[in-house]
Amino acid sequence: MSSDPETQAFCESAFKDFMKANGVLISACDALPVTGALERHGHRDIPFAKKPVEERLDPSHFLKNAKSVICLIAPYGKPQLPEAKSGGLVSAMAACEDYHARIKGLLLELARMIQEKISFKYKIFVDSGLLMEKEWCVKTGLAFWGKNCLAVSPLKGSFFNIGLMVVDFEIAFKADGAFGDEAQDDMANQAQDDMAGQEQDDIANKSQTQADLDKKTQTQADLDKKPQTPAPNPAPRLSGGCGECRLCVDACPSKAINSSGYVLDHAKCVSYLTQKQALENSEQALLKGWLHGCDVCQAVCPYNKQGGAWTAKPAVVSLDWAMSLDEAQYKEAFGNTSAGWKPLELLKRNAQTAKERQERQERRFASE
Ligand code: B12
Ligand code: SF4
Ligand code: SF4
Repeated sequence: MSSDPETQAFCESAFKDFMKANGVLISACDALPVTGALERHGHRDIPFAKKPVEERLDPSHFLKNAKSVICLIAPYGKPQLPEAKSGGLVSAMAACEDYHARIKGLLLELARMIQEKISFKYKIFVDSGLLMEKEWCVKTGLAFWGKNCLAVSPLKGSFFNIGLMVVDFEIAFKADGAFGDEAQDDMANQAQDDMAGQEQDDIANKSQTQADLDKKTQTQADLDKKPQTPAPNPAPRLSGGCGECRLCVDACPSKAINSSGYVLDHAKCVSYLTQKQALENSEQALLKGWLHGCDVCQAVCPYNKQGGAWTAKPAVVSLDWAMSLDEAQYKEAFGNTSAGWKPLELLKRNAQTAKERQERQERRFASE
């Protein structure tokens, strides 16, 4: 099946309507395997991934005659958890409505809309561990690779989830604000120039680093009190690419991002550790109050502070409450979140760890 101008025009109009109606961004590119990624990989041992990297870069492994990949990015859904004044932190994504079903639903709706005009086969991926979603998000031009190892939209920042739809017809589409390879390079160079000498500004922007969180018992009130210093005059700088910025690298509480950025040691990443079954004492010490996931490398990013960005913040939940939950209460509170499919015992372990840390901090503050 191949594209024709009528299909292209129909899809362009359908995508635009869909983006407007649903507050998401959509882009599309050819389904040829992503190149160069294998050489860039720091490692192959990937948690939660179901296929070897080579296959995860080639959609034809998952859909016969794959021709195009449509990428949809959507901000996190509505927060679900009861907020406390103090306690442990649940990352914004995990505290919100489960994105798997939400984004799959959006892509199904989009597929149905296109099927009114043309007949085609498709396969949808949302955090399935099959296709490498960030690679495709970047290939469609919706985002660039951040040093924090996340896909970062120059317009919307990084607080979003990714869904992919592989289809067997040809369609190329770039949303407003999406950019192609050449433009990405230009913008990265531009951003590099723009960001040179930005270090002083960067220091001002470090409003939500783990160091800040460490100074006090973690509460959302504390986070709110922190001046949410907007990136000074951010608009001209935020044209795409990280440039010389390294806020996420320096802020990462466990030094999971390597010193030049772009490479993540997932075994050290707090997000991974909060979901790992057995933890060594040294690993437990890295949790630093996080109960599920970690937002530090996104919270400091200037792209997430610019006007128009999709904003998000972690939820503060009571540690005593988290430790007291039984299975039914856990299901009631977390069942509709992205964290809900993890065992309750992990939440309790992380809450216990946070509680001990909080008590140690209180003793220290009391003796100072
Ligand atoms: C496994 C996984 C994890 C693991 C491991 C992450 C990892 N980086 O490997 C853990 C549990 C740690 C994790 C954590 C998080 N995750 Co996760 N995770 C995934 C999953 C299922 C697979 C990711 C994967 O394949 N990793 C493989 C490794 C090799 O890739 P990588 O390290 O990210 O990138 C390397 C290469 O791609 C290469 N590279 C590629 N292109 C380029 C370009 C340049 C210029 C350079 C230099 C390098 C380079 O360099 C990198 C370093 O080796 C995806 C869903 C999916 N199916 O894709 C979600 C996904 C990546 N996660 C997501 C999110 C939101 C998160 C968290 C923010 C959640 C949280 N709040 O705690 C954190 C962020 C941690 C971080 N800083 O990356 C989103 C990302 C959205 C976005 N904006 O990018 C995804 C896409 C899920 C979704 N559908 O929304 N995650
Ligand atoms: S530990 Fe937190 S800040 Fe560091 S890479 Fe993982 S998610 Fe980002
Ligand atoms: S904080 Fe800076 S270095 Fe990290 S992803 Fe954002 S722009 Fe890039």
